Amino acid sequence: MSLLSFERKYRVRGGTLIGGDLFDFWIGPFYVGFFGVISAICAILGTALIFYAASLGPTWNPWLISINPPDIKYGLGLAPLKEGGFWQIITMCATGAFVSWALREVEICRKLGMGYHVPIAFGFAILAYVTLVVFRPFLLGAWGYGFPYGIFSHLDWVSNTGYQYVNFHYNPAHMIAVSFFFTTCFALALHGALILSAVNPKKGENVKTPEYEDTFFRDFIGYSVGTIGIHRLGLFLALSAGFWSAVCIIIAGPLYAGGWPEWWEWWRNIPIWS
Ligand code: UQ2
Repeated sequence: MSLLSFERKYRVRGGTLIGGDLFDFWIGPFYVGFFGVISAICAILGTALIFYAASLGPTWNPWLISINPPDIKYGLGLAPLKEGGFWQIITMCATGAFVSWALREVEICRKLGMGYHVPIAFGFAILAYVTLVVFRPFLLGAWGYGFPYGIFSHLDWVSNTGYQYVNFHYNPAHMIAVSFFFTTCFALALHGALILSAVNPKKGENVKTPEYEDTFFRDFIGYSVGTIGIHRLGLFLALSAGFWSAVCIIIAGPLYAGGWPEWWEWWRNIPIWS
């Protein structure tokens, strides 16, 4: 079936979450939907505010522009625009745009009768962002704990926040998150390589079937996780990376304020060897 005739079949009315037929149409290839409109408004407003706030700052050097969160003294209140208020509104716009984008994905899934795997996966990315700029600052009692919107400035924030806990690599949830990031890369490298080895042969040679993919790994390590299995594994690994990242930064501060190297004293103090 050609792509266009297939599109005519799935471009059906309905499946919307709210508003009935409101915005239930396409512009060119793009589904619009209520959440597409909300997402676009939030994204355009947020981006315009980034440019406006940047224009009030000291530089147009793209590396150095930074839109900073409020001072800690403003707590969980609203700050004046030029003292973190822009950051607060931009954060609301970003969160609104991301969540609406996820809900637009949900509506597309519903139209197609598909599972919600893609919006759920995107939801973990949103969770990671919202954890940094909303949940953790909220738990610490000040929006000022969010990270600044700037290229170098956010790197400095990560460095400073890490050193505040002496050596962040000793944070056990950080260890788990990093391990998942590495394993995700490993799994995608294996999967991408395996797929290309089978379905992208030289000119004149035939594409190989999935049995070849299974057989390669059975010959190689005595086990194949399977063609659906590798995708389940990949999704699990990637979502776990995002999830443990959120855990590692939430526990740093709200639940544990000490340095991470000393946190491991409990291990040294286990009676068996202490
Ligand atoms: C596999 C399989 C695929 C794959 C890959 C494997 C046919 C096309 C990559 C091999 C993966 C294994 C054995 C799991 C490795 C475990 C971790 C934690 C990285 O068997 O089925 O489908 O792409």
